[in-house]
Amino acid sequence: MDHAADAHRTDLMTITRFVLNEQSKYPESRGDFTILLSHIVLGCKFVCSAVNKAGLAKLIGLAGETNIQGEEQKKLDVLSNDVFVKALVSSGRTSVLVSEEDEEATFVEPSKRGKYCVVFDPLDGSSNIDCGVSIGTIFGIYTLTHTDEPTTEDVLKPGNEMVAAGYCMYGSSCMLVLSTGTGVHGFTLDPSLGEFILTHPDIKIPTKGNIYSVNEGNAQNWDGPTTKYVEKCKFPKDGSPAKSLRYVGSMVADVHRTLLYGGIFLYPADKKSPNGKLRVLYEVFPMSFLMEQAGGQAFTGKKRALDLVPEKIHERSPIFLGSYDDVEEIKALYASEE
Ligand code: AFP
Repeated sequence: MDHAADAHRTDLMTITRFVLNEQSKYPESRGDFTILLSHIVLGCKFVCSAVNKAGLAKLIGLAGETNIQGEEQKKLDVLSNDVFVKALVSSGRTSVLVSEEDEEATFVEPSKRGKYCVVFDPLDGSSNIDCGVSIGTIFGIYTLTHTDEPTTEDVLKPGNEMVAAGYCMYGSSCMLVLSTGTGVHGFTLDPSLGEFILTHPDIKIPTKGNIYSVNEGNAQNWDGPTTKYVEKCKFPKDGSPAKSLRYVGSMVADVHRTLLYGGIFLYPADKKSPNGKLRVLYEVFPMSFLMEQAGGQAFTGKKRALDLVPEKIHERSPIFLGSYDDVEEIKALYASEE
């Protein structure tokens, strides 16, 4: 019997244990981050369970548009938002929340305030819900740097000031990928334990990949560098093999694949949407933070994505992120246009 392997299997590194270990490296830490994260984890478990039951709930819904309590069934994205907002407020560790679902920022009442600000998309890719394709939650965390009344200025900061970022993917398995600024780590939900277990320690993105990921239906409206880049992916002139195209249309799924297999994910500007589609605070920043922590890059077409300073909470930006060398190529194409 292989006792060493057995010991490994019984010594489970849960996400809470992992973050507590990290915390012990900072003697001044009072465990606030661990508490905040445990509330985010709770939200992710709830959404995972709701997403898994979505098909079933719809069938039940067919019998009547109301649930057992006689209430109208809430859409999954609205439900997910409610759960995350309540979990974050009740953590007692947050002051400002920005959600994709809410037009205005939420300011936590003084008695429940804490030192963190959380920006999040509770259920990204929600147009994929009805066909069972992977969707996810994306989040980024800032620290409040003052004791005055919190304002939206507290989250209108560059992404490089985030202290942590992550996403949870509700797919064939439920995976939470997290960075607190010391690498990227992936945890898979063990449904029988109800715990996220470290399964992908220290994820590093391959330096170059053979996949590009973009909505090519927008190609007629792209600018020169994006058009040239995608042309290069399909018809390389340097003898290298053509890249494969993979596009789910759910950012968490497309970025997760890019992180593990390498390659590039693009949501460029186009003539119809000069700022692209994706939102800076809760899509572009968290994913760029993770990419850089994994050894990749994230670029807006003009600058490093994490150096953007948003002026509005729901601001959008073009984004090119993924393997270091692949992003270098698109950067070179934009530089040659200047
Ligand atoms: P939905 O939440 O409306 O499905 O949008 C998903 C998303 O914000 C992001 O997850 C995708 O990467 C991107 O939009 C897909 O956009 P296109 O449908 O325009 O390709």
